[in-house]
Amino acid sequence: MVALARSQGSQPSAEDQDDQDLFAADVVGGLQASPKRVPAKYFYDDTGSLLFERITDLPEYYPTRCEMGILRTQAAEISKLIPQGAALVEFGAGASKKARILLKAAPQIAAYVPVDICGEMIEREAAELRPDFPALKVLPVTADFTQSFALPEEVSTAPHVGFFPGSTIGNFEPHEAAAFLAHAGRILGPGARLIVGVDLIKPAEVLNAAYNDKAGVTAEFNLNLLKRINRELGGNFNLDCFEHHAFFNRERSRVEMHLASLKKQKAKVAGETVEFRAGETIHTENSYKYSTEKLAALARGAGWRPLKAWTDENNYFSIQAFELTDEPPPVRAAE
Ligand code: AVJ
Repeated sequence: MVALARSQGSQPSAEDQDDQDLFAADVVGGLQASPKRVPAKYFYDDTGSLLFERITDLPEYYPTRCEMGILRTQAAEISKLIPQGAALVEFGAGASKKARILLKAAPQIAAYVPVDICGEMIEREAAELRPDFPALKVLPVTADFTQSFALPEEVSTAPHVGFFPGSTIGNFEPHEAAAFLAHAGRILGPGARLIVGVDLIKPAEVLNAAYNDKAGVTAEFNLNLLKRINRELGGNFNLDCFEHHAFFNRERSRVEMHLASLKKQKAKVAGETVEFRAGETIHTENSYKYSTEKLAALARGAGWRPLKAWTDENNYFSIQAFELTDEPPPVRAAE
């Protein structure tokens, strides 16, 4: 978003400046920590978002195809769990490709509420959705979906159905995922339903191939983080001196992505010097993989009762539906 504002030649706004300060603080803090790390959310500048789009088309990267396949084949079944007049609230909507499948299959949905930090993108998507679904109210909300936000007034009395596809939940630590599910419950309210897309545990070869594609797009996606740091934070990382590493850590049930330093070296970022040992890595992403049972257990702890789960023929990916039973647990100080 910041990059877009710049490329349009406009002055950075106060908000952009805050975003940029936070980016600098997160990167410097993460690179001074041991082991070194940078939050995965910073992958998604304009180039990173385009690279991720390309990843979803790669032959090795099964999650997007599997999830779309499940949504298409199970659309009628999923639709049965969506009440008449419902508002579908998508957390981190981005491009609404997956929501479109549900909206087509469930004409009883009265309103679609895409929630995303990038207001420009969801407004653009909304403008494309409206003519295709003339009876649907499309009510975008610009917000960080991990923070609290208000649903539009117009859907306050409608049944609420949350939608969180893409295994984005896998980017959270398990305790954060539990906290997010409780948070979603507080936003959606009593009686709500929730549809979550989650990547499943599977043979390591399949996972390792998905994050080490032959065409090298995932490597480019990972290294683009350093490019972004160089451009936006005045960094001087030499991209030829870092290498993409991705592997399934079965003990922790996650695919880890790292950038490994090919030699002992120093780099400057936001005025600070960071030193690397040969082989030292920057941990850039965790992508947790769940069993259906493990996710259901997390959800139960957050007040959600499992209703149904669907998978593809290989059991690679799952779509899971829940219903809010109890009041969600109160916010704890640690959250
Ligand atoms: C968008 C977080 C689901 O973890 O598979 C793809 C991001 N990283 N290839 C994932 C990603 C490397 C993706 N998520």
